[in-house]
This record gives sequence, structure tokens and C-alpha cells, in this order.
Amino acid sequence: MSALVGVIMGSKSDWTTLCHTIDVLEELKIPYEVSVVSAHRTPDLLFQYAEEAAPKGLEVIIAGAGGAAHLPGMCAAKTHLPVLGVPVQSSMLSGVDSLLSIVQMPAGIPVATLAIGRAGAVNAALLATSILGNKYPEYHTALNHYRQKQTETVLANPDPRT
Ligand code: RP5
Repeated sequence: MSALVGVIMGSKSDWTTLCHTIDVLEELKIPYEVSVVSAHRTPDLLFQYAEEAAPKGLEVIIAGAGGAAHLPGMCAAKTHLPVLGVPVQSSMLSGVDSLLSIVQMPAGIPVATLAIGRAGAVNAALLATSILGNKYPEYHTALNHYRQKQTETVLANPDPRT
């Protein structure tokens, strides 16, 4: 099946965060594609990517970036697809800069903004799966299995010292 989720990030240095998105998409068997697309260093590529995303079959875009994190917002400005923004934890400001850059979109162009770092990266994949599940029921099934397994793992390990 061709990719349904497009995962983009502003730099190779974002991979250590967005790899968690890919791990979950792989686990849930969601068809995806992944690449580096920078709002600042490759703006023309970003516009091309966003404009071609829907015509080529993508249904959700996950965009991760850090610092002056304009990638998710500019991507959302050029596509009607849902864009999930993952703030990467920056070294200078711990990702608060990334979070505020992504979350404070003007009314009219939304970006669904996740938590800073790994939690946001994981949840972006889960949210994308939830969105896709409205059209492809097997992805809701996969998501429910994931959550059930998660619950069972917590219940089976109540002692925080082990
Ligand atoms: C952003 O600048 C990227 O998303 C990255 O988080 C940050 C730093 O990029 P590098 O200088 O590490 O390539 O565009």
C-alpha cells in the first residue's frame, strides 16, 4: 500500500526524536514515508512536498522541528491535510521555543500540536492512526490492541522499584 502518513522533519538532527514516531507507525503497520524537509533551508522543497502530499495519497502529515520551528505551520498553510506538529527538544531552550513556534498558529490554519520530545513523537503516530482509523477500521483495531497491551503492561508491573 502506498504511504498514508508523511513524516517530515526540519533536520537530520531531529531524527532522534522522530524515530519514535516511526517506531510506532511500524508497530501499528501504518504505511508511511519519511524525509528531511526544512522550512528555512529548503523552502521550495517544503512547498512542493505540501502541495503534492494529498494528490499522491498522503492523508496525514506529521512534521517535527525544533527552535524556530516553522515547518509544521508552513506545511499546514500549503495543504488541507491534517498536520500534526511535534516540537523537538532544543538544546538552548529545552523545546519551549519549538512548542511555542508550533502551537501559536493564527486562526484559520491549524496545526495539531503534540508534547515536546519523545511523548509528542509517539502520540503523533497514535493520533495519525486514530485519524486514519475513521476510514480504515483495521487501524482502529491496531490502535486498540496497542492500548490494551499498554494497560496490561502497567497492571502487570505495579511495583515501581522493579
Ligand atoms: C530546525 O532547526 C530543525 O528542525 C532542528 O530542530 C533545528 C536545528 O537544526 P540543525 O542545526 O541541527 O540542523 O530547523
